Amino acid sequence: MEELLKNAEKIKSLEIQGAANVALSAIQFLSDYAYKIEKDCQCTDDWFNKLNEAKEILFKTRETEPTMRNGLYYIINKLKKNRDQIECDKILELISQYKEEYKKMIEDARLKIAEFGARRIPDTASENQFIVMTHCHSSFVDAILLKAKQQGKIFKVISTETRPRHQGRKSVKILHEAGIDVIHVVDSAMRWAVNYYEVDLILIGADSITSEGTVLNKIGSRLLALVAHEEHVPFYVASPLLKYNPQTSLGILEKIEMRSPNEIWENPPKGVKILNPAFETVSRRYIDGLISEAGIFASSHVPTYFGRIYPELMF
Ligand code: RUB
Repeated sequence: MEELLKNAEKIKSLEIQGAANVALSAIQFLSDYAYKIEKDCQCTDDWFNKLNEAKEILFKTRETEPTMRNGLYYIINKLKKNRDQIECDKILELISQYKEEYKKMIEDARLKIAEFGARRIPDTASENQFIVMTHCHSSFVDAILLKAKQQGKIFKVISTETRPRHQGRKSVKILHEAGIDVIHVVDSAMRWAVNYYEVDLILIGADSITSEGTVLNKIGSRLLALVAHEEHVPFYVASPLLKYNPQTSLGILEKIEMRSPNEIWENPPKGVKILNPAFETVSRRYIDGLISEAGIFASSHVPTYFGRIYPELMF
């Protein structure tokens, strides 16, 4: 348990950041924990209770992360469903197998998203260089931009700082190392930058997608969407369908994680209230398209495609 708590802290503290990385790590941590539960109680109710307890600890690390929740449910629900047929000494192998299956779903989605998304960046640079803007750090946005670079496309990227934890610096480092020209701006310059550089395309990632096609992503995402709307710049979300929260179709609202005020100001004057929401919603009316493993379409189609491609994750 001690190791699981330490691992959970890596997610909570943002040492592990971004929805996909959080999900991949969480399923690994659950599997590592399962290997540590006493062997003699394998397959018993007690064993399953311990696994559930670990799942709850991981869920609580980041509240707005359905990709993680879907992954942990994928493993545990499959085990429960097949419980009667499982040979107890094979249960750990099964956990590893289900974990690898979920990991493959994410990685396969990444390849397709990169391919579809890169097509939105033109082959040849016109007189005015093609400019893409992004906010925060998304591994799926990275995948698209790295693919386009690999294809020899010429473009520049504007990346926002992303206060208070500066995830934009991670985007800058990854893209810069790949030889892509990057311009870094403070968050409050996002409108100015879109206008000044005549941005051609805005790409963000997602943490959660609701049944109505609303996307939740890093705080500041809706501001950027509103700027895109004002300046008539195409605004796309790069996200696997695995970010869908199926419970939102039952009326359950996705929670927005509130982080520690210390991330913003360690020693503020006494009595000053500081709020630190990690994410915000972007309504579907501001999203031109969602770039997913099933293709590019309106974000309101996500529930249909999710049910078709991942039926085992519906409830
Ligand atoms: C990260 C963030 C990312 C999404 C998508 O927030 O908002 O845009 O998680 O990431 P935080 P990915 O830094 O608080 O985790 O595309 O890698 O799944």
